[in-house]
Amino acid sequence: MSSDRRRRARVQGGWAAPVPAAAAAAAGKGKEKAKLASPSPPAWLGKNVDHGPAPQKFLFKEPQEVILKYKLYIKAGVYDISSEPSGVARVRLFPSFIEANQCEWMYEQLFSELPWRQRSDVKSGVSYLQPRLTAWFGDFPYSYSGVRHEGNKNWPPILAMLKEKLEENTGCKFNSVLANLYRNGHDHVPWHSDDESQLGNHPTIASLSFGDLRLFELRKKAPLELRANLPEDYQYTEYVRVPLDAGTLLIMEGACQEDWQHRIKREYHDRGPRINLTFRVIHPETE
Ligand SMILES: O=C(O)CCC(=O)C(=O)O
Repeated sequence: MSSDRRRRARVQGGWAAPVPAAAAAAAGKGKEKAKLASPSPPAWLGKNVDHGPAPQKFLFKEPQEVILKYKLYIKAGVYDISSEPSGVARVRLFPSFIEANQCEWMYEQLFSELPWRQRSDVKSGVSYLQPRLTAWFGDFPYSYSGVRHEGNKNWPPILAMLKEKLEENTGCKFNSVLANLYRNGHDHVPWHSDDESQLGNHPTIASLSFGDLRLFELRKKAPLELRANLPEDYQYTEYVRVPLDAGTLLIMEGACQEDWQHRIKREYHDRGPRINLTFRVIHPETE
């Protein structure tokens, strides 16, 4: 059995439920791309969970958002998504930045070698378990929404290699990475801007994806004076969607954090696991 076949066999008997597409591909049937399944759970899984509130019964609520209009970006390109009020907000998109035949082993190494942990956000004094796992590497500690990641300079070789490849190809330098593991379609990151003072003005954030495809969305904030009088769903004027699949690099720069918010939407149908790496420049904390 080739090492690739052996890996597939282990994957199918492991943590994730067997994925029909992967099973068909392993059996040599069908030409469709095999859906990525998780390898066996690493030892840290289940231990590194913040103490959050008792699990609550999930109540399905019909999404209430009013989507006014959205643009869909799929092709490689440089997209200026707005030019005011804080300057140009730019998104650069590079599908297949990582070659397709490299994505699977990179995903597996990231999955098994990063110290994934489920942390808690604090909003209005209430603690919520984040609907995803995270890991942090960087010269300095990084804090947001009540979460604090301590500085961690022990970059695993896979992350150091990806950072170097990014820097060579983009001309940007990064000193940290926030890694997100979305275990299934329910894992998500809600609307937010990466606008903490530690990121400075107009931060450049390079986001690299592995694993299953997820929809990345951006929405433009309405002018402040209008937002004050509008219900939450009407406080945004434009929407952008970018499907992010394995190997895709997306860079946000300019006024993306000042004038826009972004999210990975919760899905209501099945999705395989996905890992996203957001490379950033973090400045030391000031008192
Ligand atoms: O997973 C993604 O593509 C986005 C992650 C993100 O928004 C963040 O880490 O701030």
